[in-house]
Order: sequence, then structure tokens, then C-alpha cells
Amino acid sequence: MGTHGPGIHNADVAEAFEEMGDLLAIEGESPFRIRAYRRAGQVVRSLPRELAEMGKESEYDALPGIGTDLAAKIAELVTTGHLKALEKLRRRVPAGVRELLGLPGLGPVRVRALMTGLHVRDREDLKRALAAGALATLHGFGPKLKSRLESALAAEPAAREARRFPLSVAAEYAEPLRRYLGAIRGVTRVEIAGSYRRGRDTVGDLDVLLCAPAGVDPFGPLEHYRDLRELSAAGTTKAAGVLRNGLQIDLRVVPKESFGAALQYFTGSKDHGIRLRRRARERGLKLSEYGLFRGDRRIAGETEEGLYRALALEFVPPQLREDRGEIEAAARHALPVLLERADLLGDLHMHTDASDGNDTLEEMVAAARARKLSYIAITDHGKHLGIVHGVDADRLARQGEAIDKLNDRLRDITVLKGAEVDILEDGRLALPDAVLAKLDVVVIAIHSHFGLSGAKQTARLLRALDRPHVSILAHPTGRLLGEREPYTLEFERVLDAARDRGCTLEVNGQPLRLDLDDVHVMAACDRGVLLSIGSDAHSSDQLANLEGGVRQARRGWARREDVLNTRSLGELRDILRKPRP
Ligand code: DGT
Ligand code: CA
Ligand code: CA
Repeated sequence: MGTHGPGIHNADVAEAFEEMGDLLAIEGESPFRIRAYRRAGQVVRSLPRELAEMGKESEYDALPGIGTDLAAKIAELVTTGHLKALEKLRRRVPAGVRELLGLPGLGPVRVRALMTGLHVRDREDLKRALAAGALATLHGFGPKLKSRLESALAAEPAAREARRFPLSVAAEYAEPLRRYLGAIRGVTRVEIAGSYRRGRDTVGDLDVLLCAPAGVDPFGPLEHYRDLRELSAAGTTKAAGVLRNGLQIDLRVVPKESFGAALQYFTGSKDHGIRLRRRARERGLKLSEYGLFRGDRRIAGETEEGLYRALALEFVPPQLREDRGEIEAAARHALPVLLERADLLGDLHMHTDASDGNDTLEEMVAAARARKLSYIAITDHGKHLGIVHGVDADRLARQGEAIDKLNDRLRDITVLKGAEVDILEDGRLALPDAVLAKLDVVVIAIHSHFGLSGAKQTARLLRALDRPHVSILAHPTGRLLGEREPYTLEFERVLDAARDRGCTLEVNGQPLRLDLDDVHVMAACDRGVLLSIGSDAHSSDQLANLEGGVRQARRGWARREDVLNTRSLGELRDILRKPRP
């Protein structure tokens, strides 16, 4: 880990590219260029290695979806920390217009329409246009969007939620920090506690615990850390700082004998901690961040395991510590045996360059074999009106032949034929039943009309679930972390429909989707709906998304038996082929 250079992480490069795409779209640039930036952003976001450490333009060039021009831009970003082209665009598109992108329902296309059609250049202009009823003259601005915009604009800036970071973004900063701190002399252990350790999909700040004997001052060396923007140390055991991307860190130095108690306390959640301390009190004990005490005597606290044991509890994995019944279950020794990544035998959602993926069928299969998956489904986007990069029935048939050939040749993996089919606004599917009937796996998903009323959106989904041959409803709530709220939905009706029809709900592992989320996973398992963990990989690297999906499912108490793609190929085929009631 070098300490030179501007300390640019992949998430920064991805954000820069995504912003480029948005700003170009606002300017009305060619869809091809816009797509190139968005796709590059997505590729960069899920690379397993840091671009800054690859450090050669020719290596960037070899990445999927990155040509010479984008490779040069990556090199510029990682060496200078800036991107001239982006700065130029930012100067051309007024700040007030850029800020509009943060409002619900406003993507670059609508922002451009507001700008060109109504000369809206900031929030104030938009408020006036709304008040004057001018939005009715624009295409694509219905009454529902209008009222969402009105309430978002009415909220004062101070009342907006404090910034949270997607876990994947926080990890790019947290893991190098962990390594840096671990290398400081005298530091024997580093743990990043808080919501980060619980695996929440977003984190507010990082709570870092260092184990070091009294007399060691780790904050001196930390001042020189390349990702650090500010640091204020209060003495030698506590400090707070801000990282380059605005992420806050709280640091504490803790002695060995109370490290487990501190780790437990600062891992939280707050509600889990409150219940645990109450349990201690009921047993005549006192639990604090320093240990578990009977009178003045410390009876546990060096390890978390010892602490839970002393409270007559099964060890509660951090991902379950949300006060959702885990302490009661731990007291009965009835915690679920949670799903593990190794339980997944396959992946039923991924794309190739036949639609909007970056790699070929053969490359995706090779990557899946390297990950020891025993089956995968290729689920490229089905083509329908308005979709440029999709597969039509002919292309699907040709892909099917290529898959048959691969299956003849390969012994250790089976490739299933599939497609990801759009659910149209009225709940019809974008490909006809006769085409779907020939596939092994049919993934359906909403990719448009996110703003329908709850009743309409629910009816749309129920109608889609009623089609024969449907296997998996992908990213069922449609949220995108930091960008898009889940659509309004009567979720329990969707759960019941999915269960009754033998349809599986996906836990999508894309770092900004993680959809279903933990609460929905729990509801799905409670109602007997089977889940499928899907990578939704658009390049071979992104099969790593499965890990994020597993983490999210675990937070919702999912066990191996709750998940379709833990089944053997034979069992899987039986489930997929089962006639629908
Ligand atoms: P975040 O940072 O908003 O994503 O969420 P957390 O859970 O990391 O919360 P944070 O950073 O405010 O505090 C870290 C942990 O410290 C928290 O999970 C439990 C513990 N903690 C913090 N404040 C309190 C408190 O007022 N009471 C109790 N019992 N525990 C607290
Ligand atoms: Ca935190
Ligand atoms: Ca904190």
C-alpha cells in the first residue's frame, strides 16, 4: 500500500464517470457516449483490485468496456486526483441544474427537459414552475411526480438525511485504513465495528477500535495517512477524523482485557446493546464497554464470545445484532444456521455481451468455473421496443445453441438458458410465452415506470407473476442506494403471490442494489417464499457480487434451505419445472 499519489479509490473513479454520463445526458450528448461512461463506471465500481495500484494505462485499456480514451481518463484521475473533462462539464452545466439530479424522480433526461422546455436552472426556478402549473406542458411529468417534487422541495436542506455511504464505498476506504493501522508499531489488533461490521447496506461513519498497550500513540502515524482529510485527537485513546470522501471515522484505543466488551459495545446496534445490558442487570451483573462485572470483579470482556457465554447466550453474529429477536433466540440456543457463501452452488442471474454485459459467454462460464459454481444461468436482457442492447428470439436461439455446445464439452459446470425479461407498464412481459417456454430460467424485472401508484405497481407485478414459465423476480423493490427509493408496493401481496405460484424472489448482489434488503428478506422467509441470490454480473469480475447478496440475506436471517441456488442441479430443475398451481 503506497502512501503517494492523491489516494483515489475505484468508487471515486466510478462516481466521476457516472457524473460525466449524467452531465453529458443533460447536455443532450449522444446516447452512445453517455452509455460508455455509465458502463465504465459500473465496471470500475466492482473491480476486485484498486486501479491506483494497477497503475498502468495499458492495463486499464485491457479492462472490459474501457477503451483508450477512458483509460487515459482513469490514469489522469489516479495520478492527479482530477479530471479536466469533468471540470469543464461542471463549468458548463450550472450548479443549480446539477443539484436537481438529487431530487426524486429527476434523472438527466427530465432535468434536460426542464432546462430546455421551461428554462429551469435551479430549485427556485423549479418551485416557481411547479406553482405556475408549467410542468403539465412537458412530456413525462405526471401528477404523481409533481407532488413528489413539491414535497422534496419543501424540505429544508438541513432536514435532509445526513449523508450515508453504501457499504461497498465505505469498504474501499475502510480496508486500506485497517491495513495501515494494523502496521503501526504496538498496535496488535484493528477492528472496524459499528454498522460496518454488522454489514448494513449503508454506513454513517466508521467506528474503529485499536488494541494497544498503554503508552502506544497510534494517532501520530495516522496524521500522515493519505486518505485522511482531518484528524482531531483528544488525548491518546480517542480521535475523530474525516476521510477524503467525507466519511467520518471515530477511533478508540482499547486495552486487551476489555477489547471484546468494547467491540461488542461499538458494534451495536444501539438497541441490541440496550437489551444485552438489561439482561446483564437482570442477572445482577453490569455490562459496559469495559467488561462484564459482578461487583468490582470483571468476569468477561476480553473476547465477545466470552461475554455472550457469561450471559448464557449463544454467540450472536454481528449481522443479526439489530434487535429483531436475536437475543431471545440466542437464549433458547435457537439462532438460525445462517446461509454461507459456500452454500451457493450456482448463480441464476448474469449478462454477456449479447446484451449489456462486457464479457462473452465463454468468459462468464470460465469465471463461474474458477469460482467453483456448478451451474449458472445466462440471463441477457430480452429485446423489445425501445431497447437497443437486447436479445430477440433469434439471438436467444443462437445463444441456446452455443450453450448446448458448451454443455457437451464441460463436465464440471452446467450452463442454463435464460433471459431477463422486462415487465411492461401494464404487467405484460416483453417476450412472448412461446419464447420463454424454451428457457430453463426466466428472470423478470421492472426497469421502467417506477413512479406508478402502489395499487398499480402491485397489480403490474401480480399480473407478471401470473405468466407461466416465470422463475425469478429480480431486484423486487427497485431501489438504488443513494439514487432511487424503492417503488411503492403492497409487498405482502407480492410475497403471497410469489409463494403461491412457486416463484422465487431475488436478493440482488449488485453493490448499489442489495435488493431485497434485510427487512424484506426476513418477511419473505417468514412467509415461506424461496429466495435466489443473484450476482446480476455484467462482467466476469462481478460474480463477486454473490458475496454481497449472501451478506444481505444473512442479515434477514436467511438459512441455506431458504435459498434456491443452494440446491443441487437436479433439485433445481425439479423446482423450475414444477407445474404452476
Ligand atoms: P451508523 O454509523 O449510523 O451507520 O450506525 P452505527 O450503528 O455504526 O452507529 P454509531 O456510529 O452511531 O455508533 C456505533 C455503535 O456505538 C452503535 O452501534 C452502538 C454504540 N452506541 C453509540 N451511541 C450509543 C448510545 O447512545 N447508547 C448505546 N447503548 N450505544 C451506543
Ligand atoms: Ca458507525
Ligand atoms: Ca460513530
